[in-house]
Amino acid sequence: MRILVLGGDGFCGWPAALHLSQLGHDVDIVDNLSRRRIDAELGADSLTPIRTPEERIAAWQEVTGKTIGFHPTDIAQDYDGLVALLARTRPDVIVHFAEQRAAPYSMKSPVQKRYTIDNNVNATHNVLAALVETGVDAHLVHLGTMGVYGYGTAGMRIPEGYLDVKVDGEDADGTPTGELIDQTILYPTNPGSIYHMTKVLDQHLFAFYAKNDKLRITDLHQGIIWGTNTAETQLDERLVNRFDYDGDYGTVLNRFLMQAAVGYPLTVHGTGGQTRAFIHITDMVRCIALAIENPPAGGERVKIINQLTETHRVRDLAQLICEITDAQMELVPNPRQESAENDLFASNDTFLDLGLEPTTLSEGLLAEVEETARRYADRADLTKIPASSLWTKNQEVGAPSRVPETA
Ligand code: NAD
Ligand code: USQ
Repeated sequence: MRILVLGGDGFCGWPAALHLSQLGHDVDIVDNLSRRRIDAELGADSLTPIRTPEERIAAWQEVTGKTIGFHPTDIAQDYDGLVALLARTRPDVIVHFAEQRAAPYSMKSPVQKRYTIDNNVNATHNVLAALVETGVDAHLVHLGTMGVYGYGTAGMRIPEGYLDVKVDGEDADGTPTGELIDQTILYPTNPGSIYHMTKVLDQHLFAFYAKNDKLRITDLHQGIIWGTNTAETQLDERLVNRFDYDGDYGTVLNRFLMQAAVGYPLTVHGTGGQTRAFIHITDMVRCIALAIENPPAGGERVKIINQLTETHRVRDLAQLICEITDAQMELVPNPRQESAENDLFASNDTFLDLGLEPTTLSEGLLAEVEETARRYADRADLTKIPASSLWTKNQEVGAPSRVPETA
């Protein structure tokens, strides 16, 4: 199949593009390199030494003989360029990773709030409008987030996108009819950041275009990715994936692994009672391939799949890492507004039924510390670790009391 990977230079997009190319698909990457520019803006960098898109793609060709195209289009701002690209390449599948994905960055200041809304909502809407304008019948696979459901305790197993409800029937003047009416609605959303809000807005755009234009759309509600490399990115040093550890882009488990490797106290926010969904990066690329192999038929509602393999409480993760390394952890002020403690039970039946065999934390954690975090520890800038984006003005930076000066 001909596949466009939007955001294919990023943490998820790069290994996904390589995996799809390895499977024999004809892959093109579209990426405006905004993520690399944000690193420069923040003075941060990937722990792993990532190469330019051109060097990466040349290395892939040298190692495997397979070619990947690269288009530096900004899909949020250059709508005409996107239309021309779709008309020229006429993809069978578009995998859409191209959004600003850090919750802390999206809460930094009005500049980043507005950028995140503008970039993410326009990127998604431009893809949908361009598909309709060009008449390209591609299956759109979008990377959404488990965070659309919110992180309160639901008191039930969160379904895959839709909730079946019964409502009391009423006639036109509001008099109960005594009937119970069955309805299926999108699971009520409760985003915890401006970034998560953009994924909620995406959901509604998808529902409209699936209904109005019969577009075929799969929305993957993905949990937090951990790990760095996949079978494909390990084929050559020049294919290495990015590894974010800074206070804005580093996600919790990868941050803890890196912190353990450099002897920095693990930064557990608040009580560490937050329960979140996780999935290893090798399972993520497998899920993308499975979603592509199992498209919705035209005219169906958006297919929503929860993409997670495990749920864990943050302090339990920190404890586990302290047990397998000699790391220490510290409860630091939580710079976010979130429930101090929550339970999370979520259905992930679709991918398991399609044959996903999860990589578990117990298998992969130690290898990740040794193969990535310790290997590149000398590239770490410890001043970039504290989480300094605050959800409200009266919160405190998530910095521990005692920190080493260098790695
Ligand atoms: P990333 O920032 O590493 O990659 C996103 C890529 O998209 C970057 O290379 C960036 O340059 C590109 N991009 C952004 N806006 C663009 C635009 N307007 N035009 C063209 N390219 C643009 O993020 P990631 O971790 O790879 O996440 C990819 C997707 O997966 C995101 O949508 C994110 O919300 C979702 N997701 C990520 C995680 C995670 O743990 N990393 C978890 C759940 C969902
Ligand atoms: N946390 C800590 N210490 C840290 C960093 C984070 O305790 O040093 C806590 C946070 O307070 C939060 C939890 O860990 O309670 C998760 O934070 P995170 O930064 O790992 O994840 P999040 O902000 O939710 O965002 C990440 C990705 C985002 C994706 C989301 C999936 O950046 O793109 O959508 O995970 S989910 O969490 O399922 O919504």
